[in-house]
Amino acid sequence: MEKFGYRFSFGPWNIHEGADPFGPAVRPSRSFDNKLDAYKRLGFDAVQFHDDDAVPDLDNKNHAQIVGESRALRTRLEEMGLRAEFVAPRLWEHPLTIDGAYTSNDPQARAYARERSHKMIDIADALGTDLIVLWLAREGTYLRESKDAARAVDLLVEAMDDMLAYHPGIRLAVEPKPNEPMDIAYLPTAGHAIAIGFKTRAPERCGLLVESAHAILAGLDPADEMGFGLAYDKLWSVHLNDQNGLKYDQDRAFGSINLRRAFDQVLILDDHRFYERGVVGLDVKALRTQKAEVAEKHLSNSLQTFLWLVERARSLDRKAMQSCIEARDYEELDRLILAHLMGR
Ligand code: 3MF
Ligand code: MG
Repeated sequence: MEKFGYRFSFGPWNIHEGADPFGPAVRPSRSFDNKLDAYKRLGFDAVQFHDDDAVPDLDNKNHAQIVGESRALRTRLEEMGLRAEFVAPRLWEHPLTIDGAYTSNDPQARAYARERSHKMIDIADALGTDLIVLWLAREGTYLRESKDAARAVDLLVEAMDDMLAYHPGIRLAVEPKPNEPMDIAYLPTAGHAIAIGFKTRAPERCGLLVESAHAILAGLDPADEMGFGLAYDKLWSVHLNDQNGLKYDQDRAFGSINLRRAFDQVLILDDHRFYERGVVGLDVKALRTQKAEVAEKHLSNSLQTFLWLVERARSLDRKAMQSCIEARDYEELDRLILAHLMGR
């Protein structure tokens, strides 16, 4: 498969049982090992990890166990020709994080979050990746008056500073999202994610991961969110997927809802040589209707769509495009893009 210099990743959570808030699993669980086998088969190069994807039952393990298990996993990944792209702390399931982790009003919860983050960094270090992704799931409010939004930013900076000090080599990429699970999240956009990095002790080690669906949920264009990150040289990873309107986070296959919007993301990534900067992550879910034997197609289809769109981006008639832009004939530019996308 011609991959145009790109490397691809997904997380083990992207192969899942199809449970939703209204109904149970519809596909059998697959073991982590069984999921790992899918990576190469589907054309992927790297694995995204939550800390406890790498080391299950993390809260009940000591430092030696955590490092030992992570090192063993790294060896297995290497044997399979895979690597870890990033590790993210899962700070949204423990009873102590019900009302937030780093921004909880409860100092005990904040202490738990700090400790858990240290363990997560130990895992990243042992897996051989310097990239940490912070999807700040519960850092926000259901009830606006329950937390002070300015203090929350200070608490987030404090938490990021603590991680940056804990390991001098790690980089933190904030993954913004405007809502879900919280009603209102503190870092909803790329702008917020980048800005907070500049308040930390090591701005050069703070960056951004843009997820298409999260940008759409914020009412923004994912390609422009990516462009903003690229301009700051802060776009360290992406979670490509798609989203049908302002609903729950859908994680649809990349390009499956709005092909042109997907093309625009590929165009900006490719024009700015993202293949030299980072790994293309896909954060996609199989439809609940999908039968178990064919519940990997959302991954291979998303990867294929990305590559098809790279081909479309590179074969775009840039001269014709430029003439349209110079003439300010954007209707003609519109036709040119649509015709090219439709292979006309
Ligand atoms: C939530 C997400 C998550 C994060 C992942 C990494 C399931 O909306 O997108 O994916 O990307 O947890 O932190
Ligand atoms: Mg994501």
